Amino acid sequence: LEFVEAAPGMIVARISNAHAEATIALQGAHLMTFKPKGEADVIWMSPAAKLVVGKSIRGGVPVCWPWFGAHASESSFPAHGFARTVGWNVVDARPQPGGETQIVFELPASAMPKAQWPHACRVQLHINVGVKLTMDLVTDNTGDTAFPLGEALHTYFPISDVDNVRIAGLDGCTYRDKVTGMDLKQQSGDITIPSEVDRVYLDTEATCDIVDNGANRRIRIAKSGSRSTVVWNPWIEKAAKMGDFGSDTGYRTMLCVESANAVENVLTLAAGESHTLTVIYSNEAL
Ligand code: TA6
Repeated sequence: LEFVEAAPGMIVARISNAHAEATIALQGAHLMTFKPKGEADVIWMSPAAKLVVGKSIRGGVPVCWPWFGAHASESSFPAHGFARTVGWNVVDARPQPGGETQIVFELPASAMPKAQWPHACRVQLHINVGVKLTMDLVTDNTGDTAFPLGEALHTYFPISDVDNVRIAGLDGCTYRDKVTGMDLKQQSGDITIPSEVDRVYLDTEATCDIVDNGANRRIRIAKSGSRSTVVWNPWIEKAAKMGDFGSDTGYRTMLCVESANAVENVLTLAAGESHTLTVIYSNEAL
């Protein structure tokens, strides 16, 4: 484990062990890369991502917390919460008996703007770097009143091309379609990406597979403590507008499959309660 300054003010933890390599920015506890030894990258990072203090990074695993998307009532609050653009502390880092590396990040209370979040809590992200990547987002309500909790690990995965992939695991699930004004719809069969896709699948803890016939591989996304799965590809116009997807065709090589608690699945965390959202990402044989 070493810490390097990847850009002015942007400190990145670099992990390399017998199983895998990973890099994680302290800003946002934002995992940027994860590659099991001898295998392909499991995470997509935009070649045009800007590493700028206070700005979210395009790619990797943005931690959306304590709300997902727009804030429920205050449009001036930042999209996807404030956790992804502030510095987190490393509170523990140690090798595991099997050779994996565990690193624990904590969001400092001083980084939680009182005006946006007047609640007492502790938030940690535990990252385990092995053949698989495991991340636990742990929220403890340390106050004496309940609060609403929305969240997502907004993960970008690399794909050979949008035309070559399908997502298996959500057949029959209902979803909110953000492209058509949050209509409620039902999934039939696997998900394909023929145009812009921006959906919140509800009430599902299912494992999903990104099956990529162009790359001859399958990325497995297993999770717990997450009732929503978000699937997003911005397509050409929106990617061009955001301006940080690389080339004109950059959007074709990424797909977000996010493990979340969003919309109808926002949680209420009672005083003294703890909630953990866990994801496990791996390459699997096709
Ligand atoms: O998860 C999908 C989404 O909410 C989209 O609607 C899109 O805006 C995306 O996240 C990216 O958001 P960002 O704020 O990172 O540009």
